[in-house]
Amino acid sequence: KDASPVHILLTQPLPEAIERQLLARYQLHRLYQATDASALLDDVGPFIQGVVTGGAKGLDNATMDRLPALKIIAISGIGTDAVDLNHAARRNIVVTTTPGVLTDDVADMAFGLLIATLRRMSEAEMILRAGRWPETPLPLARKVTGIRLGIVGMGQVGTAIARRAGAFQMEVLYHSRTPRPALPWRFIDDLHALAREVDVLVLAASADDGKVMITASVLDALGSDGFFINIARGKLVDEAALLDALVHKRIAGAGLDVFANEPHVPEAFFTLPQVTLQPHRASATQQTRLEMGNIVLRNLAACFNGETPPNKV
Ligand code: 8YV
Repeated sequence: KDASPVHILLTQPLPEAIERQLLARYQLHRLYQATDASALLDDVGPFIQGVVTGGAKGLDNATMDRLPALKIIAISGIGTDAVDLNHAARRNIVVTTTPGVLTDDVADMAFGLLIATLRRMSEAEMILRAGRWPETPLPLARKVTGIRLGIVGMGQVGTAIARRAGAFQMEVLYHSRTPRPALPWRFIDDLHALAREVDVLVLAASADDGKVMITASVLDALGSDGFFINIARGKLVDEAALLDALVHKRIAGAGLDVFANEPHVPEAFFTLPQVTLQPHRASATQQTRLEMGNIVLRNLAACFNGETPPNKV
């Protein structure tokens, strides 16, 4: 380390191997461990030149404004929706992401949630774990192979989900901002029409424009035999409407990795057996988090060498 180290602010922990490399090169400050975050920012805010954060966590403008020397916000993730990109651009702060490496994990999680939800796996496991198998007649599940799958958002993750669907002989339909005619799947211009036609609706869209896509009427179009899966962002969904649709059985079930106000999940979800819940874990494998961390390291290194980081958005 040189005499005047580069100060980096971490908003969440990273894999140990990545933290070791960060520690070797930079002076780290951990916002997530501070008992008084504001006092930490008073203390070190003026020196911070880099922030490492997650896609969901991002960096709010109030915090950004307390970091006058900030050069880079390195997101360990692909979503930029929790960073005000215009606000960053006005101050010439570079924002980077970790594209490509988490696609497969997120698509795998979408399928995990889909299969677990349709096959009622959490409900059945809870009965088994509670020792109630002998006396509990379990209702039959929904067959997965051959369903009609609707994908909302046909970026890298949407495409990876659609590819997996082929192995389950599903018919894939999709809705996205722009049709992608080179892809073999059927584009549906209207989200309500897509929801009406499919058995399962998977949300894989980015939340950059901040618009709620999954409204009460989209859920009603999905209908009482339809399932909803979300591995994108909770803020794309009217969560109260989703809960209402689940409670009143206007949709059949849901598999959710993301929520509107993470890490807080409305307790009403916990009592619904037809729901599979994950605490935002889709990219959380050892292999992928290491790859994400290495990309973060490369982006930081480029920035502090005076180069353009490879994954600047
Ligand atoms: C991560 C994500 O869980 O890529 C994203 O945008 O939300 C997830 O991959 C998050 O970035 C935590 O670091």
